[in-house]
Amino acid sequence: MHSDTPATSHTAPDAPAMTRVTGACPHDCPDTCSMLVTVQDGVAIKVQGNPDHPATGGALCTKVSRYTERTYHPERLLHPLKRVGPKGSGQFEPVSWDAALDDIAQRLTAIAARDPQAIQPYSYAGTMGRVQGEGLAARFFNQLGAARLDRTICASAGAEALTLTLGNKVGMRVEHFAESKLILIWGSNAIASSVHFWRHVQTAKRNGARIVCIDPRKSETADKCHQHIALLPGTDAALALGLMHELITHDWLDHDYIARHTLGWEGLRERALLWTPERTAEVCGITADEVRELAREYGQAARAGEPVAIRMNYGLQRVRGGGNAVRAIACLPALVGAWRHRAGGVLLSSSGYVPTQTAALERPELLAGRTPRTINMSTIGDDLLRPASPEFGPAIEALIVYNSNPVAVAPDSGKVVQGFAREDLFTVVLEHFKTDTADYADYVLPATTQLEHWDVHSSYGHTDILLNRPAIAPLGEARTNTQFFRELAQRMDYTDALFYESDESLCRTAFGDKVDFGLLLSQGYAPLPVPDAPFAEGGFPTPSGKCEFYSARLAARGDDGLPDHVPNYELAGADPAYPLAMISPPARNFLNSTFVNVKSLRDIEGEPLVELHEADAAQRGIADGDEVTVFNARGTHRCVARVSARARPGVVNGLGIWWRKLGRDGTNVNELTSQRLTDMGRAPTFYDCAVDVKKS
Ligand SMILES: Nc1nc2c(c(=O)[nH]1)N[C@H]1C(S)=C(S)[C@@H](COP(=O)(O)OP(=O)(O)OC[C@H]3O[C@@H](n4cnc5c(=O)[nH]c(N)nc54)[C@H](O)[C@@H]3O)O[C@H]1N2
Ligand SMILES: Nc1nc2c(c(=O)[nH]1)N[C@H]1C(S)=C(S)[C@@H](COP(=O)(O)OP(=O)(O)OC[C@H]3O[C@@H](n4cnc5c(=O)[nH]c(N)nc54)[C@H](O)[C@@H]3O)O[C@H]1N2
Ligand SMILES: [Mo]
Repeated sequence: MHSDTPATSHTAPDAPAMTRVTGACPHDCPDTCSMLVTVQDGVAIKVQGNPDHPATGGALCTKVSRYTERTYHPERLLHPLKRVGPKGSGQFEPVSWDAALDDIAQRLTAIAARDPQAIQPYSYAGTMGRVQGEGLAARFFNQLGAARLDRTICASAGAEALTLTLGNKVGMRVEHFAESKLILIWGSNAIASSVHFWRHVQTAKRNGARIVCIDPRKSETADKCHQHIALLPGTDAALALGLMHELITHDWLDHDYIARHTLGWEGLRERALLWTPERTAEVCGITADEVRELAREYGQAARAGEPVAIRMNYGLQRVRGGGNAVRAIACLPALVGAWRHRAGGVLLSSSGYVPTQTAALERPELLAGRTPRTINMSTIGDDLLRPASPEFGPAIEALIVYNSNPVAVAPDSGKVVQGFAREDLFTVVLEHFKTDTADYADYVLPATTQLEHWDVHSSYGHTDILLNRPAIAPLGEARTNTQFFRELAQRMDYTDALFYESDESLCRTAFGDKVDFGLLLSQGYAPLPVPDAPFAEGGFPTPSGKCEFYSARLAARGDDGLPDHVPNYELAGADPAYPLAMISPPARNFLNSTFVNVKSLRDIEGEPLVELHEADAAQRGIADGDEVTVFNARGTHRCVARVSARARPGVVNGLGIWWRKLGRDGTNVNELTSQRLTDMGRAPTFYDCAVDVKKS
């Protein structure tokens, strides 16, 4: 009960009033922490983890504990700006909100009169808030008839794969990992990217659990596990099938569970029997013994009735076969009956438990029967460069960007930059900072931060809903995203009251009566009703009610109904010019491209770098600290070489996601990544990228 209550214990008798406000971390992270913001004289002086919220446990990550440094950053955008220089030059002059909004409304009205589909919203997860995210903005764009955005840049391959297999984005409850006896951390650098999950792993470890990390990179997490299996990127389905081979041949199976609660066993069995440990080892770049051992540990522990758990994360689905990989791994718990125990099974995402009232928030009826085209955010580079055609429709004429930094985060930056640089493209960017994307805007408009607005949040790790109250007044002339859309709606003569719903009211609309709003107001969080062991008795929310090893839905669209290993598009060395595979996982002290401009955090990360194995470095005459050029047919990126045991032979790790303009040559790793899409979910293949590296 910290909301707005004076924290008297820390207040000297004559000191000004100090308050503590309960908020929610807005970032794209499974942990979704409850934050306590201490405010003195209208200034936020401290941000801490809420000790009362079980999932937060009183601790924030390093990044978010620096929130006040980010909020009061000297480079924070506080006033609207209008472009004066060429696109990308970052030259702007101040402009009033009214003048900017009048002009934007006029420009959009003129484009819409020709074809509203030429107007493209572009947003992602700068904030995960339901209110500052897609709610009111979606109403505005639906009324306008603007093009829609397929939000695929992060998780849609895994999300579709999990849904096809288990029926929804659901699984184990994160806190139950504390009771597991064997935990496979698969494609996740949990210490960096979900440290509150890692807490439960430590508890399990203290209670004797064995922890295995499966990741091409020897991450900070791999350092702390009992074992690290450094497979090649994009070979996870092969490993899962190899494990199945061993489970089958040694009969470490739960035949009763398979018979009652799964679909497609015979086919999967036949497929898995093709994956001997030797074949698996060859494809994965590991040893056959690693496959045998892992299968033995998993199978025997399950057979002994011990809870065996898999924490999958999104790292492994950013390759061509990402969907198949997630499907193959998601089949494992059913084979050994791991779901019988609440500390057994798999967790990729818990977002399927969240009762978002999407229609009430976004009001699809405003489309009034129109079905505007959809642009995939992961191919924005190509799409911005497409001319009008009967198939495509009009060229993109206007972009409204909020909660995202596409020039830095979207793949194949060469194309993305070329698109954003189009002089005939009208671009509006709502931002906290002059990001790489803001540099290409016609108008840059100052947005409020999480400390300055209302919002509600769900999580894709734990299963609580959180409320974020504003702690301080908006800085400078910053306005909420919602206010921007209300002002535009007014100027475009949208009269319906639903365009003017207040943020507080939208917080209630987001989950309607599915969440106790009184509880959110009083304690800042409200748990969702979630089953303890969701599939102990089967009951998968698939069409068959079973765990679908075989998916008729995939088969019906001409795809393989069973999971298989799908090799990467860009196998290292397939083109001898590019013998190395590059992955670009998140840096620990950044959140995608957010925080890169926060000095204390950037100082920890240093500068853009690639980690190389010593053999690969030696072969190229590269020493630790040398400046190198990473290159492929799409582009070149200059950075520093770190010769490091974190890299396995044949794979280089370019930690992301730096602002281009803070790099040595004004590029980042996405200069090298491609716009090809995954097998499921239309997602990007950031980690399916062949390169070479040379000394600059
Ligand atoms: N500190 C920090 N935390 C973050 C983020 C951040 O940028 N920084 N990003 C947030 C976001 S947007 C997301 S989506 C989440 C989850 O984001 P994820 O992408 O799941 O991020 P990580 O947990 O770092 O896990 C990725 C791990 O997968 C590994 N990996 C890469 N390719 C493969 C592969 O082919 N197979 C396997 N097995 N592993 C592979 C990488 O080396 C890395 O260690 O994290 C969130 N948390
Ligand atoms: N090479 C490579 N590229 C990747 C990845 C990778 O692993 N490797 N990861 C991918 C993944 S998983 C993701 S999720 C995407 C992330 O892509 P994005 O969702 O674009 O994430 P960020 O880079 O954090 O940029 C978010 C921006 O939103 C702004 N913002 C935050 N809150 C607000 C607000 O309330 N209002 C407004 N107007 N703006 C706000 C922030 O200042 C920030 O600049 O990147 C992807 N790109
Ligand atoms: Mo993400």
